[in-house]
Amino acid sequence: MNPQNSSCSDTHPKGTRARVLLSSVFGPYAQDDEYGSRAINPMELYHNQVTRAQGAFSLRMFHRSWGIMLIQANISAPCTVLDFPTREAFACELTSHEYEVVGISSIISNVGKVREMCRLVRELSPHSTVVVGGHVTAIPGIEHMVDADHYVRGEGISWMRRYLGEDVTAPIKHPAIVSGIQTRSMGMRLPERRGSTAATIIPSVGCPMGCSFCATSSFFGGKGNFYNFYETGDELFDIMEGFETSLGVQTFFIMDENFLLHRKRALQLLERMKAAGKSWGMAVFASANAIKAYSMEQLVELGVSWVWMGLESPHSEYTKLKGTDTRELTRELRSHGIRVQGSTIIGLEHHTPANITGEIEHACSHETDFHQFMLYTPVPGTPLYREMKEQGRMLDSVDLADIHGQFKFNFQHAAISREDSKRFLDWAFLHDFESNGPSLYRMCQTMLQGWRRYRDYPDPRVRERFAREMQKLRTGYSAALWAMEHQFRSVNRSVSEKMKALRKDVESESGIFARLSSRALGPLLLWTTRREERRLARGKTYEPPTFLERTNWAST
Ligand code: B12
Ligand code: SF4
Repeated sequence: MNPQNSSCSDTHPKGTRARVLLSSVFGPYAQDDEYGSRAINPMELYHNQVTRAQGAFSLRMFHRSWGIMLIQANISAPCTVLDFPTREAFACELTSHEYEVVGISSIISNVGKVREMCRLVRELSPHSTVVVGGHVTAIPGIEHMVDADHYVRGEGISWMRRYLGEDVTAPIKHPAIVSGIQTRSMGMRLPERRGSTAATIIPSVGCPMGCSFCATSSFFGGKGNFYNFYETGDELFDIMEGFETSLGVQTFFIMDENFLLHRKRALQLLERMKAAGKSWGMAVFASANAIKAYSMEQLVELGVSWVWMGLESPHSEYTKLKGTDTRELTRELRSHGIRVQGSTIIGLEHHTPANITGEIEHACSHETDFHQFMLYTPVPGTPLYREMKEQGRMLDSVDLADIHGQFKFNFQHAAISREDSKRFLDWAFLHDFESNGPSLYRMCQTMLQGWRRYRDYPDPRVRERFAREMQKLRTGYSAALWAMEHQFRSVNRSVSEKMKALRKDVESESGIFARLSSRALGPLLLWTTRREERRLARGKTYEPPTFLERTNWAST
């Protein structure tokens, strides 16, 4: 189902001969500056909003800007993608080549950078048409904040194709995307071997569940709507098989807000995987109600090894959670070797200073592998924002750069102050870390449970996948367990003891090799962990590298 896209009445006179530059907003990101960068809002998924309180154990990596990569792959005009440029690199690209179209992709909190980039285009490449796309266009009155020619709301491939006079209905080509870049934890950068990192697959954008606070859902049409790039499991299978060959991967990060909701497509993919003997693994986002529509065996056979699930709150009224005991569901998923990333909202309407601590403790008692906490945030464009606006509860003085869910409320909460919202949020991350230990350790727990349960499973594809995971546990992860156990002694002795017990379990299942690896590599990892803690205390931050990729390019 395709929700209404932004209108695009005109076409560029040069059509597919127009040169197109597509850029993400400029860095550096993890610092406070006048363009809206914020030290607490780094360009990192886990360290920004999931493992940010886990110190050196935090999982750190970058993800490319997939929206502009998808657009580039689906136009035949000469096109450059500039991802994570500096301001200077963006300016330099504008003056080094003649661009008829400059497209800038951004989310709301980076609007200050979009303003500056539009200004730079007008100054350095005045003949270029400036197109702004992505979530930033959901800001009411964006037209008066940044100087562009087009503001593209919603799906961008079809808009750009139409603008360049291309066939809007042509099938979507999926670019080859390595999901995580420069992964590091415990002070070590993971080697980037071919096939070692999952490939990202983007089956759709949007989500039909339409939760009132959800920016992704509302941006692509809201409740009942979403934009499907691939309708069938057959199409997904072919793409995945292609990347298995070209990227050498067997794991996939499925970037679809609610992949399991599309049951027919998922089950068709499973059939194809079975028929071809594919031992693939996949990380998916899914709501509790969608997960429950499958048996555990179906999920495991489909290769689901990691699931990102909204827990929100036990007292919330979201349809996706109706009738689900999320703690029991989490326990069950983990016992089948499926890592769970929970997502909990801090500051829902019913939260008060009196009940919020209990709600956070309840969230942490899920013992998920990872836990994202986010402030309840009325984001421009969402039904929640409209509701709050009507009630006169939006705090209009809050800088858009500070509306990212990891700082303070941007609205007047009925019971919790803006200052306290940050205190509760920070405590949630800390409490989860201190009571449950580093996410890396929790992942090891889940992987071992999965291997024990499925090592003799009749389907060889499943056995093979768990054997691959066990191989990781025997080597790097068992050394990491040794180091975590030692480092965590001063944080929480009982969690440290559990880590030790887990390491012993891994060793007893693996023999001498795991023992040797934890004794030999463990102390090294403990040393790098402590070195990293010192670096972080001195304010060390990480920035993604700049990427420049040209397609259909003939240099002039
Ligand atoms: C991957 C991701 C990230 C990556 C970003 C990597 C990067 N290079 O930018 C990481 C993990 C670092 C990240 C960080 C943050 N993110 Co983020 N992220 C996502 C996520 C999960 C996927 C984005 C994606 O690739 N989608 C798939 C592509 C195909 O969709 P798309 O980007 O929307 O692009 C389409 C259209 O928007 C449009 N389009 C996009 N760009 C352009 C440009 C032009 C010229 C045109 C014509 C069209 C166009 O066309 C594309 C194809 O249809 C989305 C949720 C989601 N499902 O989309 C959240 C999301 C984009 N993130 C969000 C937020 C809030 C953040 C953070 C502030 C974190 C936080 N505290 O939560 C930080 C900001 C970091 C920073 N300093 O900027 C919000 C944005 C809300 C808003 N209204 O602005 C989202 C929507 C999640 C949510 N529901 O709240 N994020
Ligand atoms: S289920 Fe998740 S992705 Fe879908 S609308 Fe609700 S919050 Fe958004």
